[in-house]
Amino acid sequence: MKVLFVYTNINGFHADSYGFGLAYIMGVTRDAGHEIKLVSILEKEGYKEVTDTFKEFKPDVVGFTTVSSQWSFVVDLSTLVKEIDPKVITVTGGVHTTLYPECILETDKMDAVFMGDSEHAFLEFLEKVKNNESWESCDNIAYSKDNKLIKNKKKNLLQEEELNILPHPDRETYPFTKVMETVGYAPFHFTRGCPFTCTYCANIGLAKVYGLNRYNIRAASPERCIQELEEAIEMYPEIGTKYMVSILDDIFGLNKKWRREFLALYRERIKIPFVCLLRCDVVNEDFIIDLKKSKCHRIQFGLESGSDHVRNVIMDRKMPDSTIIEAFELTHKYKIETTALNVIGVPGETEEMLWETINLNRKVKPTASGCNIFYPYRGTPLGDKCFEEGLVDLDKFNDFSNERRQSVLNYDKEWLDKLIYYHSNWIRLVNNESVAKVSINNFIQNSKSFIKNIPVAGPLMVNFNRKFIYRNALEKNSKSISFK
Ligand code: B12
Ligand code: SF4
Repeated sequence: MKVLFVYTNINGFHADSYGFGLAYIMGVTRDAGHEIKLVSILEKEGYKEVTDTFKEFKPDVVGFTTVSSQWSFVVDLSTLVKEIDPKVITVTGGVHTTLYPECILETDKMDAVFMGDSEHAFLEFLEKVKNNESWESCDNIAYSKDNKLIKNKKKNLLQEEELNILPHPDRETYPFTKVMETVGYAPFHFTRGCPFTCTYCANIGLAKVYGLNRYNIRAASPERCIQELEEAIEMYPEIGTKYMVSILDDIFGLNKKWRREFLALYRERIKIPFVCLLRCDVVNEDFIIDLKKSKCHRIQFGLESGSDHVRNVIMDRKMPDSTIIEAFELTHKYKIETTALNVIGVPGETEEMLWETINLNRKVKPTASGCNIFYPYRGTPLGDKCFEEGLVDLDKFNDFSNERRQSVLNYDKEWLDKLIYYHSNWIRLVNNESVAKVSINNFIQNSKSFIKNIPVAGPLMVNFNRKFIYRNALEKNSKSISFK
């Protein structure tokens, strides 16, 4: 069987180009003996690459992956390939179809969507297709029949024993060098799930899909994850010389035993500076020391809001200011860089509360700070509440072209404009910088894409700049406090 996989990240404000879920599905499909290809596109202009590859490769099945913002593009592409060959079977998986399988009713150009962990279900689906059997009873799928949604049962979530024997996410067919060039680091993802209940996040919604109260974490063993890193480094020696490791688990190392084993193996066998994401209330001095010893270069903390009401009542973060302040202090004490991640524009937030967020950022002095404007994803408690209360401007919501950069809620114009203002001036406000300094910084940032496009010299300069930043990070890391 021939399977064409398609990853899209159109309108994304990051140049994200590696989908772990898709890479896992690609890995099992390849190892089951099917012929696979991938097209990854970051702009609508890339549609042609998909149709050209489709015509040349002539796949039996096309598999897309989607977060909510990509659904409309995936539908476009499915329509285009079905125009070329109406017999081709098209399917989509990912967080959007898991949380909102009803989306299949919005199109008659997609045969089925997958919900949840689908490695085994997809292989069974392909077997049915290969044997010309009906696939309608396959696990984990939803499809439309007479305009009604049919949702089949899901297999259990994969646990450690099963994750240990899965092939690593594909980095052979997936052009990983290109991914690293685009995103500027080597992305890894080891732990599925997060048991916290933040109301704006997918995890609580994913738990509900499985009839659970919490979306508990699951990971392959530390040894298996280290082997994945070693395999990737052997294939791509630029990991560690040119690119840092970025561990994109929702919360890195929540399971203490797993974390200690993983970090011990990491400093023995990998030794490459890495970045990870953490909650302020899971760190303590032992944890930070362990991270430092293992060459952790930066921790990205969800600060989310400086307003107690927004953070703990609206967002359900269950965290006092003091915990946030202590986590940043502790991290800086051990000379690990920090990023503070913030969300503004949730319903119920006032300008005063927004300023509390800016002030808390100023107080904890993160190395970098960023903010997103709240987006009401379907299947999340706060997102669903916004829909139920008629707060969502549906045209703006369905457009997604300004996802997290503009509010799609029905606020008055003044507040909508203010949110855009705070979002675009975030770094200046947090750093309490003058407008002039920000203009210079903006100019430098904007010049980057201009410089990159200068023939021959441009990419060399960008590459040099990246290497410089990386070396700096590497040096800083080895100079800092040594542990015995
Ligand atoms: C790692 C991560 C990233 C990585 C990788 C993204 C990716 N596409 O894999 C990066 C940093 C690039 C990223 C970027 C973005 N992310 Co992100 N990310 C995550 C995170 C933390 C984990 C996802 C993951 O890898 N899970 C592990 C894998 C194994 O699970 P999975 O993806 O669900 O895949 C399984 C199934 O869904 C299914 N499946 C998936 N694809 C396919 C395809 C086929 C053919 C089949 C059969 C099955 C199938 O099988 C897979 C294996 O079991 C989630 C949080 C979460 N809990 O999901 C947010 C999350 C997915 N991200 C989110 C968002 C919003 C984004 C961005 C839009 C942010 C932005 N820049 O604006 C971009 C979108 C990029 C894109 N085009 O996909 C939201 C999505 C919400 C929504 N409903 O849309 C989430 C849920 C976080 C949140 N806010 O709650 N993200
Ligand atoms: S801690 Fe982070 S990943 Fe976990 S539920 Fe909250 S926002 Fe989501």
